[in-house]
Amino acid sequence: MEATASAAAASVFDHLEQAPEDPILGITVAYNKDPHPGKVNLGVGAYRTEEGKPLILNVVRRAEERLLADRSKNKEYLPITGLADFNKRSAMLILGSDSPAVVEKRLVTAQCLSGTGSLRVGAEFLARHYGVKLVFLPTPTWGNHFKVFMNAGLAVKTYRYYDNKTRGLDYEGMLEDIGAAPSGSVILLHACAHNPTGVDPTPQQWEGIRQAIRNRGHLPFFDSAYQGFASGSLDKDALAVRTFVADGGECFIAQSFAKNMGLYGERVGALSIVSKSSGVATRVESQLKLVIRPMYSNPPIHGASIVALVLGDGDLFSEWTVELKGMADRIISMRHKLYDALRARGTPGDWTHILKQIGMFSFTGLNKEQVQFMTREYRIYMTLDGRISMAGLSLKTVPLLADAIHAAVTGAKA
Ligand code: PGU
Repeated sequence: MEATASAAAASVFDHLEQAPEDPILGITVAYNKDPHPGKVNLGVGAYRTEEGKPLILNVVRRAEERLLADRSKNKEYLPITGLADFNKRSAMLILGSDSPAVVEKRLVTAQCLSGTGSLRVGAEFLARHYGVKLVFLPTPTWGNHFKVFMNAGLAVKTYRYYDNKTRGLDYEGMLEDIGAAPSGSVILLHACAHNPTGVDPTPQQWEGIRQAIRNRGHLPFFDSAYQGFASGSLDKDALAVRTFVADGGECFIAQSFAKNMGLYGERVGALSIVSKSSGVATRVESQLKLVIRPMYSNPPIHGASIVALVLGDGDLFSEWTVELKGMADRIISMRHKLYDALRARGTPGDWTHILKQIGMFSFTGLNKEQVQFMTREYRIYMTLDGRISMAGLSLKTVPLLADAIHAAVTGAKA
């Protein structure tokens, strides 16, 4: 019979090869498959409590209770660019409420699907409307940056950022590469808490980077996924972005509320495009809608409603800053515990970078073979570039990690 014959025939997808797992999210897949009770996931950048559990912030629960009780709320479609209140408050959070761009209405903000979606919408907009289809990413950077920009149709190159020898910023190299990039290139910058290195420029260096970028007429594109996680202060962590916006020039900003409000799975973020005049901003907004509409029509309502409430209510906002500082402080205390544990074991090497690095991660300097050894022998799951999510560590798991690093570095057997 014809139906049987076609069912028996080769699949139209027979030519597909098995794709590898994602280098970051695939670590969680491997972790979940491991039946061992003592396993530790330090792969994904997601905050865990001292008990190793995901954390829902108290302010988020309070905001959700209010939303639930408020019978005037509905689940209608949002506008294409999302919840207006959320957009306004998100922009003010990163730019400051007295920002010239806000006051002069020179910006447009669109609620997008967390940080990744905001980057992608920005990249699609650039691919369609910006003359120089070339973006420069730092070396190293969050791995997904490459795919986000390439899939949108931009060419991707890199600039020097991290110096393996000093375990610090290659400031001279960075300025040289920015200076040599074709005029008008898009320069992707991590707003704070650089992922994966944990190395950020100083305020003076940011000023130098700003000048180098503006001198060449480049377009800065900030990825702000960790506001509040670097210093514990939302304002301090916005310094780089504000330095650029203060000069009146243009820039793109992708914001994520995944980490700083613990809203990972709610996918809440925003893309802001700062223009030179309110007239341009209005036209940018009209075109931005044409980019978004065929992609996902309009963004989800729940997470953005939570963020809008927290940002808009003085009481919730101040509780949020306390909870955020609590998360940042616990990560810093984990840095000290891990450093002390390595010192106590006499682990060869200078581990002060664990103390110095900023944000959720430690870029340990461990190589792929050492990481594979640690996963195999100690069930420590982490990315192959030697990055550890300090936010996933606890007092209980520090000794195991220190033992694993010690064994990996000294070549000892588990
Ligand atoms: N930008 C940077 C620099 C990031 O580190 C991340 C998340 C994002 C954007 C995207 O975050 P959203 O969840 O889309 O808001 N990086 C984490 C989370 C896992 C992942 O790779 O998406 C990480 O572990 O690097």
